[in-house]
Amino acid sequence: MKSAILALAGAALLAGTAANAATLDVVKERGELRCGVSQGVLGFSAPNDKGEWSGFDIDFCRAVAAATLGNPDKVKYVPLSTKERFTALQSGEVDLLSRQTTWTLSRDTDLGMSFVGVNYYDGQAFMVRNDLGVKSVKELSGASVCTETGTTTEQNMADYFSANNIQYQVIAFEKPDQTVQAFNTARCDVYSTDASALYAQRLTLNDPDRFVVLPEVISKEPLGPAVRQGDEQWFKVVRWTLFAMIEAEELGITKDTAAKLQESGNVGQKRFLGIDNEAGKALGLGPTWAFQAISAVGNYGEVFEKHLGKDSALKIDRGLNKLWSQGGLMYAPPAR
Ligand SMILES: N[C@@H](CCC(=O)N[C@@H](CS)C(=O)NCC(=O)O)C(=O)O
Repeated sequence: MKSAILALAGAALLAGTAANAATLDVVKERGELRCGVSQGVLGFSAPNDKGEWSGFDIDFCRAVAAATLGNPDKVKYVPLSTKERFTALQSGEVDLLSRQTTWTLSRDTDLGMSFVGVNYYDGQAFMVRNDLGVKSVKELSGASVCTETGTTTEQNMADYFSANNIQYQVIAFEKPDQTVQAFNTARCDVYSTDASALYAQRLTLNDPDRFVVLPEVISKEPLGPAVRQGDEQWFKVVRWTLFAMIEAEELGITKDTAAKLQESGNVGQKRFLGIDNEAGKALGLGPTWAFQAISAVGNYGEVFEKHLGKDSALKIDRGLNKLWSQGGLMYAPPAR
């Protein structure tokens, strides 16, 4: 009996640690979301001219903080390298990973984490100096390739180059600025990573016009936020925050119109914004959780264009990341 009680007490203690407790309760109690982001990739997560974290992945952290805490500023950003990112989530150091991370089978099953969805459909590409005169990845025989360690990038190259009988040498770094530095100083002929990150990194190179991204895309890189496995409620909160951003775009609700549409919107818009709608309760949130998220950061399309698309320095085309109704893959189940 005594040992049973002790065992129970032990279990309760364990359950009380950050890694095991209900994350939503922990976040609410702490009054702050801990969000794992990359260490500095323009457009995704990088300090802006005021020294504040800014970007596509940052706005997702802000949306979750707004939905759960009613305040997008209540976020502590934890910059993580490609190598550190999974342990930081497993150990409870962060509540959420919002960091250009590719959803793969082994990561979704083997690492104690669950991907909530895809917020950027990407693929791996290659960048070279113009003066190399290379027009295709197939011409890269004997090349040295800079990339980051612990990434899908390394795995894809091994497959692709061996299938195409291309000899190559990888030089892998832990920090994006080390990779940029190595490429800048011609320590390697090629820089390979997700196409989106290549467009971002190209702008940080000395004289970006000296570099070109080759046409081949050799992999699928569905990037998305991830949470610790085994906390269904938190998983759903984060997943539905992503869906809410996509759904808001489809419903024509923007950062600036959200408040007005709560009063003057159509039935679907009002319901989404929490009017006469108790659906947020089952998530453990208030009725206006989606309104809070959208009025803080904007809908998916706004966030994309602001940080990565036409309103940004990167000017990435939305491509596959358009809404399904516009020929893309972004699709959210009905928020009702
Ligand atoms: N999507 C790939 C690559 C992700 C990745 O981290 N790529 C580099 C490309 S620059 C990066 O974002 N580094 C930022 C950092 O290490 O802080 C993966 O999940 O393995």
